[in-house]
Amino acid sequence: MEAFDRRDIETLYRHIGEAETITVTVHTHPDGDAIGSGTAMVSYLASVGKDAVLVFPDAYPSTLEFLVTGDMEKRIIVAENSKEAAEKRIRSSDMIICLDFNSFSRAGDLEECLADAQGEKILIDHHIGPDRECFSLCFSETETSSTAELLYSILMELPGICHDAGKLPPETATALMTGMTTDTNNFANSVFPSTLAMASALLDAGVDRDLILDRIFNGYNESRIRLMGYLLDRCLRITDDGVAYMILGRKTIMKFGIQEGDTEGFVNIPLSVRNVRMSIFLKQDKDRFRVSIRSKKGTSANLCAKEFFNGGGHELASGGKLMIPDDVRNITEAAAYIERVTHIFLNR
Ligand SMILES: [Mn+2]
Repeated sequence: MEAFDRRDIETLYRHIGEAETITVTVHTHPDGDAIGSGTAMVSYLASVGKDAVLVFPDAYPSTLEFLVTGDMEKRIIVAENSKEAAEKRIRSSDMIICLDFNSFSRAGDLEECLADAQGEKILIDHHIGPDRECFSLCFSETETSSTAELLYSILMELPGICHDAGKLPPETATALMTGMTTDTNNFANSVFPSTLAMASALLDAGVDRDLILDRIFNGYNESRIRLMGYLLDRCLRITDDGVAYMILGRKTIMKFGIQEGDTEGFVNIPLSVRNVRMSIFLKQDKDRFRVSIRSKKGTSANLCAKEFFNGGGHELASGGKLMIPDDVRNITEAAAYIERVTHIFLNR
């Protein structure tokens, strides 16, 4: 990660100083990094006396509820359930901090409200290709494990913290460790020297990593592991090009009683097969298939997502969508589409 421009840190610090009402927001279907960096930011801002609120576009998974308890609970608005309150909050904020996404379109129904809002808009994110013109200040860095790590490095620079992780509020430290741990899949990918340095400093500051691991990896519903078995047994296909894919349809979601977050990490599993270069996981949602793509070094999940799946993200981990019925009408068509476009993608 490059060192920050001193002036950007000073500008951020000045904005925080001047603002009274600050709203933090993250992407739709928030994952551990979005929730971790979001709650970390809000708990830090609250500790310096700000009226800080975290707006989620939609529901967060139950395995991450532990970050949203106590004082934090009063500082959360889920827009999907309280659209008016969420929009009113965004409109009346002096400052809006967007975490773990690169463009307002990733905030779902909040897109317009965020675009129109008058407050100072700050981006802190690690995805490729941020919409810089939408923000007055951008901290965009792809050479980092997670938004949580990027936020950690920014907080370390602020007066009052001065490179001492022990000065972070304990909830902030725990949330940062959680975000980094989930985005690296527990140190399996995107780990930089700075990532381990952060983990070390946070452990030293007293973060209980055993507790975090227990919450995020041992807190799933039984239905998740049953579904995993079903998908791997019945639905996994591996093409001659080395593309593994699984498609989870609405009927199966209903049958297994699957909740938001229950399929987290499924897309990574087929990468353990020797000849698999890329893994694609599709999950049916109201009017679309949500797409997750992971690849091994040498194959770009990002380019494939951008060109064929209306998305993007990171070089080896990306997401996107296939609209129903415009892109594909059903599971059969989705499977045919994946086989056709990945064959083109990997053979030119
Ligand atoms: Mn992230």
